[in-house]
Amino acid sequence: MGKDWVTNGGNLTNQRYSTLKQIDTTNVKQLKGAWMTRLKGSGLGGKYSFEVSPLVKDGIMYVVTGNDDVFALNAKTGEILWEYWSGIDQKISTVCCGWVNRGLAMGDGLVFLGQLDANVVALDIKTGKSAWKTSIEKWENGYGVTSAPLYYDGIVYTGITGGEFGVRGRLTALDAKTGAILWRWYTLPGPGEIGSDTWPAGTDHAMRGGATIWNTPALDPELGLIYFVVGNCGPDYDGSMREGDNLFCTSMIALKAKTGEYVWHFQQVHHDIWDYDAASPVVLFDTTINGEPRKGIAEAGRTGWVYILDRTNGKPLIGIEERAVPQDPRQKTAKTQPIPIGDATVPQCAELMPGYDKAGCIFEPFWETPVLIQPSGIGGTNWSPMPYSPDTGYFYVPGTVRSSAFTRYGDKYVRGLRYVGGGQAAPIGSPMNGTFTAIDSKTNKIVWQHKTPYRLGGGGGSTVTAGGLVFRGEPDGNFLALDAKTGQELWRFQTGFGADAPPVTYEIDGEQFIVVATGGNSLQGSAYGDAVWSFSLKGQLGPLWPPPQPATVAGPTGPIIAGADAIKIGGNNVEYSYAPSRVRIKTGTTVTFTNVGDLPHDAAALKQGEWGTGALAKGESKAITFTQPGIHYYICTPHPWMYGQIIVEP
Ligand SMILES: [Cu+2]
Repeated sequence: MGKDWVTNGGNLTNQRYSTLKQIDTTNVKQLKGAWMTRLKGSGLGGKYSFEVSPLVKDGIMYVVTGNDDVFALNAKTGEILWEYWSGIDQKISTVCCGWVNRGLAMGDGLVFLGQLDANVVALDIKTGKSAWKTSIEKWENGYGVTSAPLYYDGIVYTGITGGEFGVRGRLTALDAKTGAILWRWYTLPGPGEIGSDTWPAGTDHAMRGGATIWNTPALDPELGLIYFVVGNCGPDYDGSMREGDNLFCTSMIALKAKTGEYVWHFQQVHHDIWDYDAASPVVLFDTTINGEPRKGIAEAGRTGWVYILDRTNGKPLIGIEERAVPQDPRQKTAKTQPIPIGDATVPQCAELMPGYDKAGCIFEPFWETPVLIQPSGIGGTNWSPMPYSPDTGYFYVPGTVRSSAFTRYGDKYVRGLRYVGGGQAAPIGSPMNGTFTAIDSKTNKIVWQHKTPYRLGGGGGSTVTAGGLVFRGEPDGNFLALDAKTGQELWRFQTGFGADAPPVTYEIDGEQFIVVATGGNSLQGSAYGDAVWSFSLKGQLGPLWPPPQPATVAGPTGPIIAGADAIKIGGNNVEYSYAPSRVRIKTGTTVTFTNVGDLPHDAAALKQGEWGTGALAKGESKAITFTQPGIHYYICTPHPWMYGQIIVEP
């Protein structure tokens, strides 16, 4: 793409590659802030993530925040031109992983967005006034939209979330002019449909099997196909009742773009019980293999591998082997799993830690006793996009390095409530960091790799340019430029807020700009904000003071408060937190947990079943008396990245 940036992934390929090259490896050191605009407090707070890739067209930028509010800005000056305030219900209880919106689409004089309340909305691109609004589903039933839609040729395509709530995933195509639903393609087959034989016959498990779509599709107009990936199966960690491969969970899909007719699929993980979503956007690229031109498609998985296929037929381009994996008949594990030829970008075996009986590698099964496994269920590569440069032929893969203690427990399906069948908290004291890797698209092997201090797979990402540069943010607020060939860091700038969004680049009046949304990430715990930063060679603005750094070790943080017997959940505008998170009490003390956040939370012993408050709605309290001396760690069951500690003295 050239001077504009018109889809979430830059163009229909999702390559996030720009032909702009005014800023290059020789002059990037001069880059400074051209402008920084704060978005009036929209999406500002600990429950939000700011992961948008802004769109830019004809000198105007369009940004959506974690509250689904949209702003149009003068892309040269940062001046706000119009605002759309979504007014979404602040009590939506079916938010899986923070309040987030990954971006917009545009076409036919409209800007399109999906909302957390499962509506798709069209705004007049000139005024921001609502043109139409279509309900894809009811959020009360577990559905929502967090991905950017894709616009092409009069059609708006949107995914849907809810994989943790027993939903039935689907891709929905809407008429761009009217909002009318043209067709739906269900990611879970009905009786007799393609893939229905991969579910137990005579059951309706497939109808609540999750398989949601977390990110923006790509589209090949020549082949007339639309491509996307599908997330984990539900219930996430319990495969005992859903024997079979469970299509189309954790799969790459090609459909006819006009009609939604099935063309091919490739399943990355059979019978998923690890929450190994395919959640990063697919990338289309053209290449030459053995002297022959080939049409490729690639996607970075939570497994740590990049899956590279031929997009005309869904067959591996470099090679993917079905290999035998460890078995547990109780989980009805698949006999084999697809293993790509090439390198994984994150470790795929966990180390044993004190307090655990067993550690294993990728695809290790588990039952009711916790088993440590890497990658964790959040990656590898989770939502973060993976760019491709036709100049280097490399993919730039963001990774998360983390261990999870996987356990299975029984869960009853109730519409609109969480339905996951287990958990995967990171063990107390275990390291959490990341990788940033260049993978050669011709070999699927590592060319260079950086170990990074923070997790990168969960929503950040990068963009690559013809200037030979890769731009990416860090959760500690730094924004970096790397040499796309060698990985060498050439420039670094402190934005003052968690820089957890994928950047984009554009040109106005002959001047190239790089822009990144800085507002943190609720799962990462990076510093929140509501700022959009734009950089150029003529920029004058210097860096800001560094914000607090996100955690790099799992577990509760903060001072130990002696004698505290009241713990607030979600207080002080930090939704995913306990305050105080560490207390010291005498044996026999009764501690009252009160949810003052917006979402339902609980406090549950890290050792499943020892004690727990049960789900607490906003305003609800539960008192627990601690009679056993010792150190009690606890987590929030729906949000296992929230940690607390109670030290009970004899
Ligand atoms: Cu919670």
